[in-house]
Amino acid sequence: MKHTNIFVFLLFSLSTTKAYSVRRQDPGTPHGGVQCPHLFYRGQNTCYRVVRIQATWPEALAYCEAYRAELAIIQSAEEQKFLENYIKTEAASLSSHTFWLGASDVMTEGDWRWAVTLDQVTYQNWAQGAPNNGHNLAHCLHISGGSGFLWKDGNCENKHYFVCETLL
Ligand SMILES: [Ca+2]
Repeated sequence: MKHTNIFVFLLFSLSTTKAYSVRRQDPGTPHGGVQCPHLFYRGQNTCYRVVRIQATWPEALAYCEAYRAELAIIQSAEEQKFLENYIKTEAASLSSHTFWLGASDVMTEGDWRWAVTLDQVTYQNWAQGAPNNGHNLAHCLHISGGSGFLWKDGNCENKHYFVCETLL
């Protein structure tokens, strides 16, 4: 019985050591002492992760929250540019696809807010003619490399890739 316990303990130690060494090699933690979560990529004061799963907007929101993150928020032209470059380099094969971001006007039509904070969307990068509330069903913000990463409103029930973000 005692030997079994020791064996289980050794096995547990081995598995935690392995997990730790994988985290240490995470490219999202290059320098500075402050680390991004596993699989996240370091921005200036933030960490991003392109999630290669197609999900509805509510699913994407919940997925990010499960990682203590949120659907990506863009508050400046610099942040927009950084995110574009990140998607183009980190997810080059997907970059022409569509990605959900964290804003919606699901509560009040035309009143765009960031989902987690409920802050009003101030910086904007809408495509010409957007948002157009297509078919009275477009209430969630997305971007796509195929449209120059300009913002468009889409049906929240459609499935797209998405970007999670967490502040450092
Ligand atoms: Ca709308």
